[in-house]
Amino acid sequence: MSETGKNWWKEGVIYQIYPRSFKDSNGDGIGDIPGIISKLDYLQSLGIDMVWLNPVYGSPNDDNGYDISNYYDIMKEFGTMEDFDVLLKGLHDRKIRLLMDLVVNHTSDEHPWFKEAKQSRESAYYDYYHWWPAEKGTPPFRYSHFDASGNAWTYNKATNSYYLHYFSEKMPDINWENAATRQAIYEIMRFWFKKGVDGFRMDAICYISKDTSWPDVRNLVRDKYNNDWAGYYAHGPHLHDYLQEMRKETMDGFDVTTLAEASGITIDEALLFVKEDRKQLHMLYHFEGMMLGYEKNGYKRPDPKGPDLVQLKKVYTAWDEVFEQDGWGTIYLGNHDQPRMVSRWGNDTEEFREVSAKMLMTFLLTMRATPIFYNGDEIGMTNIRFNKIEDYRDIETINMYKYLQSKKEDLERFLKDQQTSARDNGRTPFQWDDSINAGFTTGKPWLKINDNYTTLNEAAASSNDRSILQFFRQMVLLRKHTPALVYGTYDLYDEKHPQVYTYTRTLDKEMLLIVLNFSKEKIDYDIPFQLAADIEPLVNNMLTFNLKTLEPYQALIFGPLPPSKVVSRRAERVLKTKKEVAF
Ligand code: TEU
Ligand code: CA
Repeated sequence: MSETGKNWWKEGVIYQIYPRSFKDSNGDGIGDIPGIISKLDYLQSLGIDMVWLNPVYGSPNDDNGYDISNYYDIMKEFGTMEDFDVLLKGLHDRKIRLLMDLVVNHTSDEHPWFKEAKQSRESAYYDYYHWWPAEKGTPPFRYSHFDASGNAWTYNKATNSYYLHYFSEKMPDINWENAATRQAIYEIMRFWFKKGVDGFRMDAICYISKDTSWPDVRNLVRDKYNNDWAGYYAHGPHLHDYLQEMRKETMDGFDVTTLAEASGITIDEALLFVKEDRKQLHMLYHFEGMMLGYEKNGYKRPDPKGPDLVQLKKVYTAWDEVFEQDGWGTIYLGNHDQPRMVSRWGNDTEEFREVSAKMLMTFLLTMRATPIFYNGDEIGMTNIRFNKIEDYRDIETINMYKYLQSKKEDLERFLKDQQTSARDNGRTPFQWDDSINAGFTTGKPWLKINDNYTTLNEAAASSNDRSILQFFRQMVLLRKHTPALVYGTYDLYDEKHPQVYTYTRTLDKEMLLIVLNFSKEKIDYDIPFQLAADIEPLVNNMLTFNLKTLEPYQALIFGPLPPSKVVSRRAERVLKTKKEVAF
């Protein structure tokens, strides 16, 4: 590790709560803050250190809270500011820190700024957004992520101009060029810091700076960014100036952290955001892992073969090397924008769900990066796999469906692909118990609940010593008590092995060896260290153990290696695979 110091946000585990789907307290079918408050002891029992809460601010919910109409208030469906204060205190009393979601690439079109801005070009708020005056003709094309026509410019009659929205037309992009707008955003941030929140996860933060000469960039996007608009959007001219200014104006004097959603950036740019002496952000999460197993262009279209492990090892190893120099990484395998972790990276069949979920947890909790778990992953919740468009609530799926419909594309194929990749797979209500509606609500849930709740639920998991949930709790504890798992150097072995992911974590004179079978095959595997014949693994996600054979999805941790046997990292690299080290 570079000299960057130890920090609570490096050592902790993040648990993401999607409030709409976590726990409903009043029977309206929508999860809420009192619902989360009722589960505070459960959160504490997980051993997690930070909660990242998806947006809870005032919002008309075009994109489930990512379209904010009031940054200083709580969404009506979610409760009140008093509820929020109780939640914050309840978390802090349990030594859990709270990261809020900061969404400042765009507001809702129902935010007072935009309501004013769209009245007239003379409005004081007109310059809070990006406009293209209609007298200059049609604006140069920009792609919109959630627009049914794919066009990020929408015409507004009163001002005779088009406004920009990288996401839905109800989410106009904020003009960061305007210093007054930036100050208004910093004020929002200071408000929440003063309240005592411990940081922000920053939504689409790499998109905030735009080239306001509005060149025609279609060729550029095609040639340089592989037709992926996110790449272009994440490269605005003043991005890093703004982030530096933001840090200075809002975070000085507060012991807080930030987690950037870094869509569109490449690995060689990561340190521009999080190198410590650049004083911008603290952590980011990248999308390179998340794109594995999907086709590059178009909507997220899964490759039936699934992600390739050799590729996956390459990606996570490369990112580890970056943060070995400076900054700090995070690691995740699912969130509210992704399908369920076990369905995508493991195997959610009856036979392998438990074991593969435990294997994935072992991976996340033994890498050198702050692990982020998404609510429900700790009990191994799975994709719901809707088969008709009417079941979906997500604007991304619904508008992509309309878009493809207008282009006369294959909708059957799209619906089939969405069973693998749709965001709603990860957003179905939390399965608390086997009572009606999984104990999530007494009313009608806003999104269908997965039928498997009768057996797959928190209550069942809590009363079973060998459940995914109990494994999760034990692994979180292990990470907490094993500095080598947090700060230790990471070294990959057998990088070309198509099914097994093997690595060590070494700190001072302590080394742990992690062996993960990512496949549903039983594998004869020669562990690249000489292990004593009677060795017992420190962690095993199943009851059986055999030195020469890995069971499907088996996860093993050996160690720590006694100090006298340790070899230096450099020496290990030279040894490469074998076998002078004995545990
Ligand atoms: O996502 C921003 C982003 O980069 C999206 O393109 C994301 O990759 C996509 O939704 C995945 O399918 C953030 C939020 O995480 C997302 O939930 C919001 O919908 C979006 O911003 C707009 O605020
Ligand atoms: Ca409710």
